[in-house]
Amino acid sequence: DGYDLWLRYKPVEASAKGAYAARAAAIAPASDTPTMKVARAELERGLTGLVGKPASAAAGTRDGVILLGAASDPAVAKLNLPLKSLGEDGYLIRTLPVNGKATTVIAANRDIGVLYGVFRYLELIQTRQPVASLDLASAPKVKLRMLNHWDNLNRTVERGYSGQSIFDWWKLPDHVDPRMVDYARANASLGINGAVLNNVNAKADSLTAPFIDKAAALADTFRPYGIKVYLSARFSAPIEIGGLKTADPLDPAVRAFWKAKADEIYKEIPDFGGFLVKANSEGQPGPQDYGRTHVDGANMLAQAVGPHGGVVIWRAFVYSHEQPDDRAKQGYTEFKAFDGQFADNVVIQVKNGAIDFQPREPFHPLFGAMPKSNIGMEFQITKEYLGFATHLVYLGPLFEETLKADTMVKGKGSTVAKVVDGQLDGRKLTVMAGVANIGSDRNWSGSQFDQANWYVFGRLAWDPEADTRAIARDWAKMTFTNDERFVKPAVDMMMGSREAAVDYMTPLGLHHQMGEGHHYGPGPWVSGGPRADWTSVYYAKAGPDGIGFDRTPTGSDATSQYAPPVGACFADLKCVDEKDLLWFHHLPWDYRLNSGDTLWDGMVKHYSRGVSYVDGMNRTWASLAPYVDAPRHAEVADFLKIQRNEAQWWRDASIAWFQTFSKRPLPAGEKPPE
Ligand code: GCW
Repeated sequence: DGYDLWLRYKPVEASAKGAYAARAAAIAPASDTPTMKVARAELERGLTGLVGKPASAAAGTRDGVILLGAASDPAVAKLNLPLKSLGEDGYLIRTLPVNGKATTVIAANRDIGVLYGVFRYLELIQTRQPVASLDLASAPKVKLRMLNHWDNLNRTVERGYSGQSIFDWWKLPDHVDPRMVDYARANASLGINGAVLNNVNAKADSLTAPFIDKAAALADTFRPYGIKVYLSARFSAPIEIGGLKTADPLDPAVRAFWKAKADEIYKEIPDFGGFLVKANSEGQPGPQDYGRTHVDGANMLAQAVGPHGGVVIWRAFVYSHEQPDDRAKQGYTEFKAFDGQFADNVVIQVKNGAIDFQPREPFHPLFGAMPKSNIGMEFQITKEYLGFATHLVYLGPLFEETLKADTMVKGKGSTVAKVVDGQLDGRKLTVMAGVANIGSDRNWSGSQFDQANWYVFGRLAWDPEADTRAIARDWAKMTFTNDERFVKPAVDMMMGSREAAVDYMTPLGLHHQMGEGHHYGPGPWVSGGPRADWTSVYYAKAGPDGIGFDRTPTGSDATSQYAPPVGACFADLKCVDEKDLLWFHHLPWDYRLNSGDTLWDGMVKHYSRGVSYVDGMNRTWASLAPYVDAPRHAEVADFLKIQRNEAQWWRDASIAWFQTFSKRPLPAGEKPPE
């Protein structure tokens, strides 16, 4: 049913079992700390499922012992392993003789690295890699690898499609659901080390004493797994819960409120991660309400948590309807000038694109533009704009496309990944955040395949340069089966699924054509309402003359926010990639695409191609029935049918709507909208 995620630990085939069991016959933890205990327990649990229950035995007393330990544990220290370069969270797994006995050592500088190494070791067996002679090391490239839960205190989840919030605020702190441990295990298996527990559209209540107690209970549960808790802070909390008349960040009473609040939280949660803040965005309060700046607001909070080692993650997702400018430009416009002014423990968290988690967006121009600031990545794992939980869309290629995009700010190779992992500008406080898709559904993520999006996010947060096809393969093997007759077609299907969604929803650089408010299904006709930049017509700009948003210098000039070679390319029809065409250009219906088709014909074909791809996924999945248990197979099959119908709905609705402007027939062989 999917509850076990990728940690199923089902028995290895008899033919391969013996070899693994011989190498993993016993476990020797070098200490008894809380994290070492869970590392040992996980290894035992995994091995018991995969190859048989391991014994307990000290290293060097027999062959096949797995020694778990940190640098300071004597059993590990005497092995003189090269641990230094592994940093705080990295690990090493090595086969070596101890007293002449074949031993596998999983070692790290800190216990948490050992836990990560245990998960890696289990993954090796789960994906049927050899373990007889190991010498591998891995360290995360990003410091804070976090989930952002948009979970409300009443257990509804903003943009959540997998049931209620897993955080049961009513029963906390006295009852901590055992599921919280499985949540921590799953995250630790990926190296995720932080969780923001509440929605960025925050209620001040989350900072009151009862909720701090509840958060502390979760922090206690997550601590052995290396996961710190963070809270979203409502900027106006000094008014709502502090009895003050203002939340002005330069007001001494306001500053004192935040300082006292931070002290109160750290008393309960000594390793509290810090605050995430959405300020002056979509109606949320912020420093601008008092004529102050993002710097004033962020640095005030940074000063409150700084002495405790906390951070402030300040979101750059800001736009205001009073601003007549292109919404895509506003984040950059508001933040760029502040480069170098934010405190050292502030991170500016930037969405992957400049609008809002669309099926495809060019990378956000703030990446690379603020070299003297900590710039973090915010991806959305929950599929707000990509068909919620029913559409099978593997987000690996979307994340990878953004991370591999070249900002060119320091010449070729200045990729977004190198901004995010701090390499480009020598930054140490780095962040990769994902808006979680986790809820109380039995399968956690609303669908079996949406688990892969949680998984790939975590793997990329560890290594933003990783290959998402390889990650999908690992996931498919661990979640379903190692049988290549399953893995190859399933992974191929996943890898093309995002492009298919782009095709049937918003091809050729179109964006934000979804239904109003809920963002599900097509709504290219959406207009009116409180603000232009919440409408589809604002983004498509379709008319008799053509379609697309001119962001070149003749239009909004958003292209000039990118480094000159990148911006010039986006603005140049001869250079811009067709996948971004209508993001940057307004073009006549008869504009010629690379294929030789007119823009109109090409658009129609893209929509249809998306639908056919989903047809293909239905066929592929049907053929994979022999390799998947019946309940999971049936659920995916049902969802793929929904996706098939809705891809058609998207195609038909979009074509019918845009045809009222193009006034052109469909290309030969294309069926009219149903
Ligand atoms: O696009 C919007 C979502 C909002 C969300 C916001 C944000 C949490 O539709 O639901 O609010 O993005 O990222 O702040």
